[in-house]
Amino acid sequence: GTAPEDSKIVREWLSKHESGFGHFINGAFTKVGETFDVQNPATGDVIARVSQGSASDVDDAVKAARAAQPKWAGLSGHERAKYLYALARHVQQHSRFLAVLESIDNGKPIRESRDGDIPLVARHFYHHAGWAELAEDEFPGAEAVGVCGQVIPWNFPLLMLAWKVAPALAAGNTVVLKPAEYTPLTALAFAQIAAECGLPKGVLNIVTGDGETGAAVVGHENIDKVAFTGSTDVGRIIRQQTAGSGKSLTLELGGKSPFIVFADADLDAAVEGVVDAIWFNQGQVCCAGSRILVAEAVAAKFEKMLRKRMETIRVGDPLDKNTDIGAIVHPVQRDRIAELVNKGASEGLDLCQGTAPEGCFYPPTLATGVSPASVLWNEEIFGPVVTLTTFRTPKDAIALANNSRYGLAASIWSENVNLCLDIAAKVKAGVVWINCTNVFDAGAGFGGYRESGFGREGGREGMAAYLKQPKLKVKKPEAAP
Ligand code: TXE
Repeated sequence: GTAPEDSKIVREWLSKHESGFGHFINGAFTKVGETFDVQNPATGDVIARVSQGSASDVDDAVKAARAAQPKWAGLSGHERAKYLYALARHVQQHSRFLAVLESIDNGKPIRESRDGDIPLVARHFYHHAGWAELAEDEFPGAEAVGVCGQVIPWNFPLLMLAWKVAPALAAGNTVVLKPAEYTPLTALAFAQIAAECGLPKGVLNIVTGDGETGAAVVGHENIDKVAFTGSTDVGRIIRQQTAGSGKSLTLELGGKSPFIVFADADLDAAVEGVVDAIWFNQGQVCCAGSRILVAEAVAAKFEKMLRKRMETIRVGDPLDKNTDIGAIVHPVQRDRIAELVNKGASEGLDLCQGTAPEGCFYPPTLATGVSPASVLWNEEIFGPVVTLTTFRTPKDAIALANNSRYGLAASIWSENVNLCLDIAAKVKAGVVWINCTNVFDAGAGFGGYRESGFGREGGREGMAAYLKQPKLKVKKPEAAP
């Protein structure tokens, strides 16, 4: 299991807040208002009560962010960088606490939260501290956008906060962030960390609540930019809601990313790649490689290897270091996965499933012989479910890969680098991995095409999205003599 002392710190922290958590507005926690329950999905236990943000809470948060913004933007880049470095260091100091809290709240395996999520959170703040230092030189004449409204999902709760908050603050913006209702706890812990670091009041505000609270953030008239990560359906609503408002908008939505295995690929590595692509984070990953496309010549062999590997995947207690697949975030999501898989089964698809404990868990699942007409091909399942389809030629592979309304990511497996680069250029995806998958870095822009959204997060492009660029001065052509 996990080091018991880490779990103890989390239990103590939760019991200290037994009467509920308020919002974090203007540098302090508000009184606890009307609350909703937050559950540990692995056990079904209620672990916290969190305030349901009203329009007036959102308004208070926006006012605080507005008041703080000019001074924050007026600091030198170096001063802002010092705060971002401090946030990164404090996240590292509290990393074990944050990892356990994330696993209890979200259901993800402790190995992933400890070695993946939390180190990447720190990395994101370190990286953007660098941008705070350099923004003035790298984006001459650019200014902060102002007050940013950010709404994030539950699959990487603290990491999504970092992706949104770090560049926003580095660029001199202030923030009102709404975490997902299933997983608000690490955001609240982060608010405490921000206070501990002495982050000026009002620079970061966190209002908890459901979609209604999110809509109040997005719709608030005094917000300059909206950044959203979540479902394509809500992304569509937000796009309509902000249309014509003058607010700038970035959307990071769903995906149905292809995982393309050519005949000359290192098949052992590609099988491990599938494990990472679809069984990481219970498959609740926007860029999950959920459609395997494998060359006909090696398909039978590859499938056999994959089925064998599936038998060794352990589903269960998120706090057990040996667990590969933890709990699904919420029973609603588990039921949604089961419903989609049942639909696939009723279409006559061949399903291979591992085992999972009773409760909010779902076994690793492989559906073979899946055609582009199938529901499992088209719908983002957001669970540990992968489809397998064969192709004959590279041209077929590209056509199948692009046969999707999404375009977030793709993964290509072949020992022929020329082939990989050629395919990479032809696959419509914001991120393309070659002989690897689900590799992230704060310095690389991440985002999609088509119904996967628009805008990039991370690196230079991510910073640019939080800055108002000066208008390019276009020289008037000289009048003809
Ligand atoms: O998402 P929602 P849900 C996909 C995935 C999943 C499905 C449903 O396929 O199965 O979406 O998940 C807030 N205005 N993804 O229903 O509702 C909400 O409170 C403003 C992919 O949980 O989009 C939460 O904070 N905000 C995805 C956030 O939006 C609103 C990650 C995301 O929740 C709102 C999550 C509104 N009208 C789900 N309604 C990814 N791309 O990573 C809800 N919210």
